[in-house]
Amino acid sequence: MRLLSRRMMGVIQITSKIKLFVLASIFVFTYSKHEEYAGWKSYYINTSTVEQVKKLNAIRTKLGLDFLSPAHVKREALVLAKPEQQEEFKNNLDHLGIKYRIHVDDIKSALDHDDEKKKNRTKAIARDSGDKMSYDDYQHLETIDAYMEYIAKEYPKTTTLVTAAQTFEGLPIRYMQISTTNFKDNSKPVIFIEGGMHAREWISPPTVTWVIKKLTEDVTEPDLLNYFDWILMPIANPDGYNFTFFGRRLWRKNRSMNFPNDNFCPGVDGNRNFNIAWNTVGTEEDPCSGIYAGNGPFSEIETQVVRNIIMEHISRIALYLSMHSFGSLILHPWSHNLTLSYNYDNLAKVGHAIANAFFEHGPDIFPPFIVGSTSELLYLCSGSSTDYGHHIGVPLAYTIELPGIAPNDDYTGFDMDPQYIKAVCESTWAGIVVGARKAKVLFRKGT
Ligand code: 0X9
Ligand code: ZN
Repeated sequence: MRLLSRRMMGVIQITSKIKLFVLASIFVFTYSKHEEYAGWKSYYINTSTVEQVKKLNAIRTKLGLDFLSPAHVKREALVLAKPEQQEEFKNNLDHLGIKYRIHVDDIKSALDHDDEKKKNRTKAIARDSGDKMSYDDYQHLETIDAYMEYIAKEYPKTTTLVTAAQTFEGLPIRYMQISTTNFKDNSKPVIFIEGGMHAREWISPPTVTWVIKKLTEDVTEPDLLNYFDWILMPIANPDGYNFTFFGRRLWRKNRSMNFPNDNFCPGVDGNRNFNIAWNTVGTEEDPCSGIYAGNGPFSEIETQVVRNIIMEHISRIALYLSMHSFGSLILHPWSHNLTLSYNYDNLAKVGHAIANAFFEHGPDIFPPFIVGSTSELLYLCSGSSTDYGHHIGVPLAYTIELPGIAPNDDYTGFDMDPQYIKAVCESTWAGIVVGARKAKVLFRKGT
């Protein structure tokens, strides 16, 4: 009895905490109007040689710049610069003979403009019954939560909604398990797909909720539903994700604080916090940086949850996808150094097959996907989730940088026009289908 009431108290406390948080968030959203981005600019950077990519990455570290999309010889990088960084940044680029051009001249105005457009669209809010998920607009945290609850209720035989932990701000970290054998058949391979680790990458979570739909409401590949057990986590970083809707649009990290070490700068980059060559390359020691690796490996609840899922099913995870944006890239291990993975050939083969399916099923205006390991793409970073997964034994692990930018600049970045959300989800599912079928063959062979 006492236990029950204590639990109830806990629930009530958490609920009021969430309410308070949502109210505070709405207040910030209504009154902030992106003031913090006044004078910020973003630049396309044209790195056409390996040397230039390396030099640009060095400037990134030197000036502490925020890369919206990574540098690559075959694709322009997109870099965000605060007013105080702009002169030095341009001087450095000029000095090195690297070409650049303005992408957005005033980030604040661009975000304000986006908000105006948003007002004219129907919001993607789940109906009270939660029986429909809209892909006409980006999905709020509460919409995704309501959808997963609805699916768990409607499809109890195959789905389970798991609340794994609570975040720093008290939000639940949740994922769905989908299985025709209730996760009890240990001979079945597992596919794990996680999204939303980087808060501002809004196209990521809908691609994961779409997979949930394709395995419950709209099953067109029953073989995949039957053959695999699925773990689907649309939002690995709920605090950060919510903050990008109601606080700062371009926030990347989670929202944890480690007072007093953090200099009042909250947030750790989840994709630098895994225990794989932790904090050795492509990270920052400064808590105020967007790529701050945290206090230590797995210091964050979000990365602990992902780690625990991988560990729990390590013997049977055949495929792990970490959904990010943007750049139309399929990145496979290793990211933390330039050596080749023990499973390089399969990683490359399956990566290319996924990329082809993405491309075939996507609209023509999406650029083709580029596939490669870090050594090919020159984008080193330690502590990433897919490197960690691969390191402890997941044979096929990929970071997918979803589309977000087209060569003709019509739609760009994290605020890709919502009319393309559905197309990204559909083409991503097509890629996942191909990846899963390849993973099935390899898993059977034990490679
Ligand atoms: O930097 C990251 O964490 C990922 N890119 S993002 O633009 N979404 O932030 C890529 C991580 C995987 N990476 C490498 N191959 N280095
Ligand atoms: Zn990302």
